[in-house]
Amino acid sequence: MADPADRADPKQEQMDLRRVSPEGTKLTTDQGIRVDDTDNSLSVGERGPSLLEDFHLREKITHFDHERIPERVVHARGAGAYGEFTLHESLAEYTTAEFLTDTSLTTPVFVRFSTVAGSRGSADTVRDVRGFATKFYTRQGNFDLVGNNMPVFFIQDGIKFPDFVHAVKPEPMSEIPQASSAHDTLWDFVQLQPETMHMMMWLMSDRALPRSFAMMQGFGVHTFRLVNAEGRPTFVKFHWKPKLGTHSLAWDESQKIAGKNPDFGRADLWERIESGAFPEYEFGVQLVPAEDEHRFDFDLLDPTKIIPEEDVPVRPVGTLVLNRNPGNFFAETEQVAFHLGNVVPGIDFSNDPLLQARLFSYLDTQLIRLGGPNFPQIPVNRPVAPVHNHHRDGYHQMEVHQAQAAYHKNSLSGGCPAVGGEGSFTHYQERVEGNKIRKRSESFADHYSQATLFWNSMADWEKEHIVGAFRFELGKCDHMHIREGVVGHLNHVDHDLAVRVAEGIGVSPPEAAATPNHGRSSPALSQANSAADSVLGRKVAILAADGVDSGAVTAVGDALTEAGAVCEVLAAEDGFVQAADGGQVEVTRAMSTVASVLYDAVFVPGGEESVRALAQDGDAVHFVAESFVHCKAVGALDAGIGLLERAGITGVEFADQNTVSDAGVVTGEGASSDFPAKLIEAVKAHRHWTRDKAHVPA
Ligand code: HDD
Repeated sequence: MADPADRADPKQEQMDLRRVSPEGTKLTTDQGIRVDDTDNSLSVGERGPSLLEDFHLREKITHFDHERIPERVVHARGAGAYGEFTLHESLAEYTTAEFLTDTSLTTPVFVRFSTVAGSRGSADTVRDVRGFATKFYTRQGNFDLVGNNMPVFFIQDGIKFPDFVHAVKPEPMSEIPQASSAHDTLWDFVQLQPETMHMMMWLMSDRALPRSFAMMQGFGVHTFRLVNAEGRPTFVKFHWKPKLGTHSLAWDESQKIAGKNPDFGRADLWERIESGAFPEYEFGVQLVPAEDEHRFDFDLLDPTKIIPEEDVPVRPVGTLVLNRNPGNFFAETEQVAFHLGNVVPGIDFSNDPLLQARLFSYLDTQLIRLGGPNFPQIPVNRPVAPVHNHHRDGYHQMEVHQAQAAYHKNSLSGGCPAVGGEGSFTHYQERVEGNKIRKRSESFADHYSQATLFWNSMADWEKEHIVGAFRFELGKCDHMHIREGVVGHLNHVDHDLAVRVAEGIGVSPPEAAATPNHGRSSPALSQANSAADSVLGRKVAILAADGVDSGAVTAVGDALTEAGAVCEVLAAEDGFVQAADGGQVEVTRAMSTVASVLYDAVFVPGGEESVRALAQDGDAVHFVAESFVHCKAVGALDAGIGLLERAGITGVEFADQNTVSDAGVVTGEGASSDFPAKLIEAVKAHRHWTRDKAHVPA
């Protein structure tokens, strides 16, 4: 057989060998015996007891009884996809890793996105960190980049990880709340561990509510090392930047989606790939020469710190495209096993104490989760690089090793597998010395400066969302001393932030700043500066009833679809609505089966009769009002504008300004206008966060 690594997509070729289809097959037992009846147990007489000798009954039920495996202790809820990584710029000056140096190569990958705290069946849109784990099936072996959508972490040392996870998970007496950090134990942990403050700013920001896995950044978090052919090391941080920009849901919307469609995130990923709107990310590196290790006012080994992009730019070198859904969720997405220790020659670790603990945890956890040491043989985990060693036996061993010698050194198998030679992994030879101590370096001691940097970098609306999130979460804490403790830390981050949070949660606002704000900012941290130039995969609802202007539905729908959006016609009932011109418009979904929170924008076409009916339909009026409240693009043509008025969007006087804040509200007359182009621009913007929504109830 040819070396699988030489084929076009070696991973898929390899997977094909294990893919099975039921087409044209006959039902058998696991022993391959054809089954004549799988609906009736073998019994004595028609109404008598079942017989133990019914091997088919026993096998069927036994297998079923053992179908579940333990869910991941964290990141249990997730969705995965295959894709490919291409390199545009060689990093040969810094590393020997072939997939980062040979621009002619395409490297197959499997990516799993996840939330952290919730169980396997929890909702996708909860406030949480998102995991972004990538397995590169390189020709030199698997490289796993196990990152998150936030560039820092809660704690500095992995020995605290069990404490942190116990604090954030549901409380032990009641197992409440599910998939939520808004409870006493998490915030108690936070107020007693100020190193969490930078990460808590990220968690309370919109970053914790990504609109789509295709619209969030990914970060390797730790500082790693690249090592070049001369053995010269360079510190590196890994970044993923989504082509569609980094965009988030509104908090109220996230909570509603959790009920309306808990699978929102995984369905979005699935549908994007099925429709060809492939999620795409730029791969970038921040490189720091070894001699600059101490040039920063924080420690490169501290995972609660970023290197601001303004100090060390992210150098884009490659592209990741996710283009294939798994065929079986359990076999692929559930059984995929990531491990930070899976590195290839030319990539090495740093002494970050969080990273060091992770190097133990990931391998260890797979042993219980996947039931033994042979999990690397599970199809999704197998490298495309050949595997030869003296590991033997164990549960679920799939290989049939032929050699007499299962040891090194041997003379009976010709000394094979041989050790060393070109392409072998060699650990970076770092010189270290010191006493054995349990003590954190002083260089890890500043827990506030970068939290302040993050706060200073936010747009006004982002700050408002952060204050709202702190108020929501702390407002759910029963213990006043916990609320006060957190406000005390916030007062080191920014006085105004601390006061605004305190005022909402019944805590006396601090009188003066505990630490003066340093005034520095990093524009790259704000989502306000993210790309917003595409409607690819955006979902737009078109509301219709009998009498709708079908010309407008077609003209606007076609323009949006051509630009890459997904348009759905919603009506009170499924089937068709009669158009004003006598024709019919096909309904995509009945309005009662969906909700505004599942769409990015809404369009109300004209047609007097249609709009009159919609204006009397509470679902339709609420749909428009709620879209407005969530700052989405709202479009209406001709008589359709009447529905906006009915929803209270126009003609409303706002307390502060006495004007209607109509950013992203697009109205027009006649299908021949430039309306579709304007609506597309409004949808591209993602959300119109500056909109004053105070007086629209929804
Ligand atoms: Fe972790 C899973 C990301 C710290 C221990 N982690 C897991 C996953 C992601 C991360 C994305 C899901 C992988 C998948 O989809 O299967 N974890 C991170 C990041 C961290 C981090 C970015 C900090 C920078 N993790 C961390 C620490 C420890 C762990 C400090 C333990 C000392 N993580 C685990 C684990 C998990 C895991 C228990 C659960 C399931 C698994 O590994 O395979 O080993």
